[in-house]
Amino acid sequence: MANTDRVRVRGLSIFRPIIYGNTATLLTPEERENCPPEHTHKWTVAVRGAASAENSDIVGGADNLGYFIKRVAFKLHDTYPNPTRNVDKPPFEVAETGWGEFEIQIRIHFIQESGEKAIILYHHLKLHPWARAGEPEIPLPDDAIKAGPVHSWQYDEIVFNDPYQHFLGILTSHPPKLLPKAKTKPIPFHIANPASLEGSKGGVPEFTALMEKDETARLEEAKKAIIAEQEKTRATLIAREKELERLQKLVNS
Ligand code: SLL
Repeated sequence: MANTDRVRVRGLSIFRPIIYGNTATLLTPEERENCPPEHTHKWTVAVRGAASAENSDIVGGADNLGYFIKRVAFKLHDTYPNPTRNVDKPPFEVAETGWGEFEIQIRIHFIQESGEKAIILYHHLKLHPWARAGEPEIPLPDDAIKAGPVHSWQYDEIVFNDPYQHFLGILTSHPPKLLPKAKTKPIPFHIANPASLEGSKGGVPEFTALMEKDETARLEEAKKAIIAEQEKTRATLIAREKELERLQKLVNS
């Protein structure tokens, strides 16, 4: 490695947008024949670039993350044989079948040139769709197969502070695909089984830049509500203290 490769660019931060999560589908009767009898679902857990490719039914994954990620280690539930699954090249994903939801530990190792420590993310493997009010938690098999896969994805940004010059060069020569400004698909990303919503087709969620703006607006609203609540509590407190003072005077007199 050249000398300048070990020089850090101080004060600079650069990030790469990722998503991590899973899709899950109920096994068909034919598929169940080739699985242990208690297995009900097939699922895929993955770490991908956040933007989706055009005309693709895959959530995220337009960018190949192999230029800065060396390995993703997915640690599955101990009921699985060889629960730690190391994936050393994209796509960084594990496909399995099973019967239950559990927490998956996702350890991301960066390429040597980064000089970065691995990071750990956690994802709760989701097999069952969120139910709407009044609907059964777990739909009947026929409905579930019609509704299509369950999606559960989380957006995140991997930030590199004071990156090594050489690593920075690698990153900047691979600009990430930008998220679309607004939805090109009708599906809210947090709906696990979107095809069950009336009138919607396709059912593949997608992350957009607009979501960040919406989130900021929601946080602003929440902040205002908290301040209003604090004011109310303060007023109550003052009134109570006055009352206390009055009663104490009464007791002492
Ligand atoms: C539960 N706490 O009780 C969770 C554990 C484990 C799921 C779920 C294993 C598949 C296999 C499998 O699906 N484990 O290898 O047979 O819901």
